[in-house]
Amino acid sequence: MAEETKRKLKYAIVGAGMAGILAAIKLKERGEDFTVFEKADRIGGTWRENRYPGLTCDVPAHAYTYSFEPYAEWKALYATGAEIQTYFENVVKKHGIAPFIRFNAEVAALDWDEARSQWHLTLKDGTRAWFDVVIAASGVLHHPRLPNIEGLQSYNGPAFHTARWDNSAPIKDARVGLIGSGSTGIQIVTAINKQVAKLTHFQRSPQWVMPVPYFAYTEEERAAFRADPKLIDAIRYSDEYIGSVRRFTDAITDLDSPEIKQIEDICREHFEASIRDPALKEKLRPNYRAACKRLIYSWCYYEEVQHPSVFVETGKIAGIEPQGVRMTDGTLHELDTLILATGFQADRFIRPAGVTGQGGLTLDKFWERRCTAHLAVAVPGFPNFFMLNGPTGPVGNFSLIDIAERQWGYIDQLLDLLRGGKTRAIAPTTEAHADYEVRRIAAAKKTIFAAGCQSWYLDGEGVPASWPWSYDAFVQTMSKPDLSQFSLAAPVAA
Ligand code: NA7
Repeated sequence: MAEETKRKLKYAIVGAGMAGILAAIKLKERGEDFTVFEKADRIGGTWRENRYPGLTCDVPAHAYTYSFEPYAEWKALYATGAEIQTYFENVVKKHGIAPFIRFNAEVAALDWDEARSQWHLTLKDGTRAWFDVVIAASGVLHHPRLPNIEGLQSYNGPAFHTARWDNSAPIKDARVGLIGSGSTGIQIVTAINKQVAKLTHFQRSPQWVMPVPYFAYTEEERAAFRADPKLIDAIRYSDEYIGSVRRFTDAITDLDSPEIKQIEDICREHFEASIRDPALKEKLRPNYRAACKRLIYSWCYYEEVQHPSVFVETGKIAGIEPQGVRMTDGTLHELDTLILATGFQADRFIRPAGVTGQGGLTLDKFWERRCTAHLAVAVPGFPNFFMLNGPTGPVGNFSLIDIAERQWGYIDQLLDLLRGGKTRAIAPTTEAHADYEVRRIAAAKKTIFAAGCQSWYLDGEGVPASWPWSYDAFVQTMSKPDLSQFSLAAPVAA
């Protein structure tokens, strides 16, 4: 066997959102040679693109940070989008990451060169470069899904997707239409209902709402967090939070568990106790099981939706006209502003970048049937290509930062094999991945996400596209790669 030589790798990180920043910090700490490619002119990903009123992360703020960067400044139990964006900007500054980021640099293509064991990266502007490793940290929910409603283009006023918020659109004292009642639509109701003349909320499906507490942190509490970050850890690692993540994943993966019954009971009792008008109550009553769609965590939605300015329209939309939204019963809702809270294309990941691996296999082709990655981090036939928050990873009401950190811990151990010269290229085997998918799909079909509702958690065949096992199983799996599941090319010769 050839003698192994240590290798100085060149890394391309695609995306400067939460996961890309994480990878950059970790590589910089090791003194590695990396470049972050960001299509926009600022960092932040989701938290840069979403600026709608009411934008709040539904994970407690102290749990929605990097484990190594606690933050004392959160104003309340749940952080606003603007606060989170500030947090990431501060982290980037503190770790000196900005000089490593190329902004306005959209990756158009990545082509694997077998002879060189390298990726050839092409930017949209034509710039090209070679890299040994690609870290795809391009986010999940970043391509808006516009509704396929006839006449949308004919509407006279401002109409925009929530991730393309138009600050100039009339909201105050205006007649506002809002299509969509996912987490985004619900948060917008709670934020603008008191400003508008009338808010017509077009709701195709009602939501289950998990009541959560809400409180502001006092200046004294923030000072205490600053003085003693252990107080923050005590929240982050409390049974209240970590225990709730465990209970949540136990609940969604076992439909007979006491945990799922508890979630259903809490949501039902909250619903029954909160809505006063019987007609509105029937409009808001879901006909599917709680947690099938992403649960709405809210401390105020049921109260705010009962504000007199809000009208929940549950009829079928016939089309959009210059003046507003026409229902199939003939009613026309005349509007000054139309907000489209219709969600995202959740199956894009690094695309539209064209990624071509071994033997000309493209990600488009590999993902023709469903988006998948081995244990959510790597793809057979695509060596030295690793994903953070890639397909089939855990999703639910918990922190994706924690998920990305654990995935990084796993990927970093695979990178050690490349760094140490043990191999030039590493990718999961087709067999190991096929076995993972068979087990994953069988388990996914038994989760609550498959219990008879539509959501972005489902793939094109209606199978939940996520990690279908417990949080502890995920943590355990990510703690150490099983190298028998990977194929290693020849070592780097001395
Ligand atoms: P979601 O959760 O995908 O919600 C989209 C909403 O838009 C949902 O209520 C859909 O109704 C509705 N929708 C989509 N298309 C239409 C049409 N054509 N007509 C009427 N209503 C429509 O997106 P969000 O932005 O709220 O949340 C995404 C994630 O971001 C969230 O889970 C958090 O992780 C953060 P449906 O339920 O399909 O009947």
